[in-house]
Amino acid sequence: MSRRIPLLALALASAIVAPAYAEEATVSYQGVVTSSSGAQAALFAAGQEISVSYTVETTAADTDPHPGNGVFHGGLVALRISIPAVGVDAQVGTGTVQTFDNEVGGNSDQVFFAGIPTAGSLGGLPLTRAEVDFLDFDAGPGGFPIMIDSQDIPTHPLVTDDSFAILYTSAGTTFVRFLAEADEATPAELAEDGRELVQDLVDDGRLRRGQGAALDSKFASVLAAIDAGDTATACGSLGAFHNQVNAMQRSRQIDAATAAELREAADALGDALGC
Ligand SMILES: [Ca+2]
Ligand SMILES: [Ca+2]
Repeated sequence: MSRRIPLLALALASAIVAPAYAEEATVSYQGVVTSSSGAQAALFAAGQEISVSYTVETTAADTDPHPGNGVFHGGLVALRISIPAVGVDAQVGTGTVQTFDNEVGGNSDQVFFAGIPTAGSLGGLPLTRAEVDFLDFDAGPGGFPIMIDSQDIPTHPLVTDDSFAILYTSAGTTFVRFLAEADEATPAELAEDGRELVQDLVDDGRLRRGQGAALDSKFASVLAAIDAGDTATACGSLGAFHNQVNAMQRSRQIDAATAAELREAADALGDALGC
């Protein structure tokens, strides 16, 4: 009897945090503070460690009609900014993602993640708002910045040398410039991401349950091989996954977009494994 109650509680909890059609992605960064300005800038010093992690909900609606800009309320489902040397540990729940692709004079890519923290303080004052901005003003091959290539909520790590944490308290606004790199996902994490993608596609009705189970079992085999330190077997299972996706697409059980998403997840895992 005692076993069933936690299972039910878990099912209810996951139904609340992961509604059907949810497609979440998390990206984490580690870096250092490079400079600061604004109300409480004196608390910060170059070289302080900073970590930033956000989770986005990619199915959030764009409320900005402009084709190069996006405003996604509820597009942010979690944001955490930690600067241990200053005691900053800002935690935002639901918030907004804003994007600008080749905008602001046609020469910048910008992505903002912002919301009202549920926890965190700066210099003893509660944080009233926290934001992380990634900006790219460097012209890429086509003359435009390449940090993002559409107004869509980005799920890939944002690569730039221009990023800011913006912290708001009753003292005012403080800008903390930082330089960070995204944490590289391990093969095991990428295999878990693949399983989550399959589950998302089942939840969205783009894969039937049986198809989802067949594809999930391949990722599960990859994961078991990774855990056993057997890369050759992991790559073999990944090959079987590719074959199955190809067969499903050929027989029109899945559309090209779904096949492409599945291949992208498998290719990222294959690259990490060195298959
Ligand atoms: Ca738009
Ligand atoms: Ca761009």
